[in-house]
Amino acid sequence: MLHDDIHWMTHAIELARRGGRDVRPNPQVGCVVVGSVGEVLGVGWHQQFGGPHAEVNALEGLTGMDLSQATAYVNLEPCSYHGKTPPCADLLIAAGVGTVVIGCLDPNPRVSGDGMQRLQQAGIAVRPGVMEVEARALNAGFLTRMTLGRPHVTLKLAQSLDGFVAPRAGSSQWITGDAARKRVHGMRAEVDAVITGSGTVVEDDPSLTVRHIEGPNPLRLVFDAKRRIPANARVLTDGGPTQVVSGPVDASGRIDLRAALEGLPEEVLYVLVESGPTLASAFLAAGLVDTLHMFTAPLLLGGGKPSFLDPARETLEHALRAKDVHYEQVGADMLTTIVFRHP
Ligand code: AOF
Ligand code: ZN
Repeated sequence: MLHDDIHWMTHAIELARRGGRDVRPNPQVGCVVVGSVGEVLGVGWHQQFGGPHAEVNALEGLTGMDLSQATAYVNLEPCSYHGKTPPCADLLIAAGVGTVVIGCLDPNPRVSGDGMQRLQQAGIAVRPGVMEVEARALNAGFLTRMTLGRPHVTLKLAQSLDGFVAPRAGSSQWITGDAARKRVHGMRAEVDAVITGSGTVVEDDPSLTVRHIEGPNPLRLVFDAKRRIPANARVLTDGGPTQVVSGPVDASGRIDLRAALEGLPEEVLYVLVESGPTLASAFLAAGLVDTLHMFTAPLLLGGGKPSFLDPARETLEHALRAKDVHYEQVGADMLTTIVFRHP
């Protein structure tokens, strides 16, 4: 029944979230085992990297029970290989579960459809793709890393209504209000690393820490090919850890953005680019932005530093288009969220 599928998959996703950051770089996975009259027999989630998978925790304590009428709901395809734990697909088969409902397939090349096939070959009824969009969104970082070998990238910019990030003189001021600033601090707390450019550090001297809300400080990465940021820059002297990235560089001496992202440690699943128009536009031009958060303040500057320095797109067909868009008012500002690539 579709209604039940949505109900129980929502629950599996909620359980999965409890794994939080502790499971990185693994995905967040939750599992609910439901009996034939809708009673919950077992719940579990992946709690810690290296620890048991969600299915193991959900089936613990159900040994010896007849599960042929039971359904296991899991937001990610059960694994099919011996990693740190034996394959979850085999565990579900051995437990005699009648039906398995899956949120999204696991793109890990060692699983990738194999887990589902194993279940089907054992005679288990499998319903894949239930709440697939939500299941994929939950593990956007893991899925992006598995399929593209880089973290999920969000770009944040703040501009005036007429499209400038700063007036001609004096750039180190927030043009958006307090509520937007708080929201940005929340975005920092959610990612593993914040990326900025040397230009922003030299001109604005930001700290890029989380201060206006409670939350962990992300790793700060300063893209600085020419090693020009001063030793007393705030990113180097206050808050959490910072790394200056000066390579690899491309033929013109600029940081090769894709290679730099691919070189980040595998625990880095989500990055937030908070930079000026130069680095922001370079990320966009390289097709490396998955989501753009654009704050637009209700003021006009009439000139200044334009938000984008991208090469102009001559015709409408060449415009960079959104796959999805969401609008929200944050204080007096407008937050436009554009999804360029769904995970
Ligand atoms: C599942 N259930 O709860 C999780 C899965 O490092 P390991 O051995 O724990 O394996 C990690 C891989 O297993 C990970 O890359 C992903 O493909 C899958 N994660 N699978 O069936 C789970 N966390
Ligand atoms: Zn598993």
